[in-house]
Amino acid sequence: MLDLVESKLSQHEAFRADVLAGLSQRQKTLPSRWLYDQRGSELFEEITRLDEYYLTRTETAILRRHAEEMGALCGERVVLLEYGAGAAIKSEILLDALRAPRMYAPIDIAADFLSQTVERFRDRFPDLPTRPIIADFTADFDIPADVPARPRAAFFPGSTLGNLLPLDACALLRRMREHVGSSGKAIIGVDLRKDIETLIAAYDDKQGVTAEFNLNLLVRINRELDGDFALDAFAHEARWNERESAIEMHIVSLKPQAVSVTGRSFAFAEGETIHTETCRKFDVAGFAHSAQRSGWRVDKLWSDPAGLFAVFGLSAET
Ligand code: AVI
Repeated sequence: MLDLVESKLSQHEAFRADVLAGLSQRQKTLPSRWLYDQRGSELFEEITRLDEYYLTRTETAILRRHAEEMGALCGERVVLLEYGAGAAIKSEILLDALRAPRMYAPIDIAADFLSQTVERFRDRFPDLPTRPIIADFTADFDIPADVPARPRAAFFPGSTLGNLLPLDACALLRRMREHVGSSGKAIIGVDLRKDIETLIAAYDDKQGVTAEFNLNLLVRINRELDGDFALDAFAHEARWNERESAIEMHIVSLKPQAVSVTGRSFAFAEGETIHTETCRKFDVAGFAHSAQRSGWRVDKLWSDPAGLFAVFGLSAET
């Protein structure tokens, strides 16, 4: 309990520091992880069900269609390490296809979310030991000693890899390679480059759910950091950045204005933006190159008929 209170306090301090630093930059920028408070996580769930947001349903269909082959790649008695506590359906599809899995170990920094995941999986797979690991997977951490050392497989669906800077994405792939060891495997889902209209629509849907998700960050700042953002004076924008091969989410100031956060004032020009998230889109060769540089060999590539999304099956390169 004390741990939970401490972690909430340090989260609050980290949020405050990120917001004050981020709003002081020339290009105002906030780390995307702060989009996911309770309301943000609910809105993201809604996004995954939108017609325009093809990512979740496409990846889920790929997992369903090729689960057997993924199970074969991972082998028998594998320990499944999931980075980010479980998009339930996807982990369930993979666990159902694994051959006598030995343990499921979801890794997440959000302790309360992790304990919900653990309860759900203990109900759904009563014979499978579920071992939660509280850690920020974007930084170095060790897998606890009671998790069997091999065989292990890393699972990272959802194209969350695309939300990291390229160097951080490679560092995470390398960390996964260290965690699974020389006989290890990985199943990684990433979104692919495609026509810009489809991409923009996926991040700027007609119902405005993504807009609400993005602007919820201002609501959070107002609530938690004594901010006074006027919500009708800002708007959501999704833009394509060709050089970065990424959709960027921004919050645009609709007029010149000053905003106060924890007693500090920040000036906005009309049209000035806060960059809130980068969603990188991969091509097969580019992803394979990053994987190879991070100690992996690409063994399998599963995709959908329209080539929208890719799930890679990797083996540790020794
Ligand atoms: C969590 N992540 C993989 C989502 C994405 O598509 O990059 C986040 C998201 N942001 C707006 N819509 C979805």
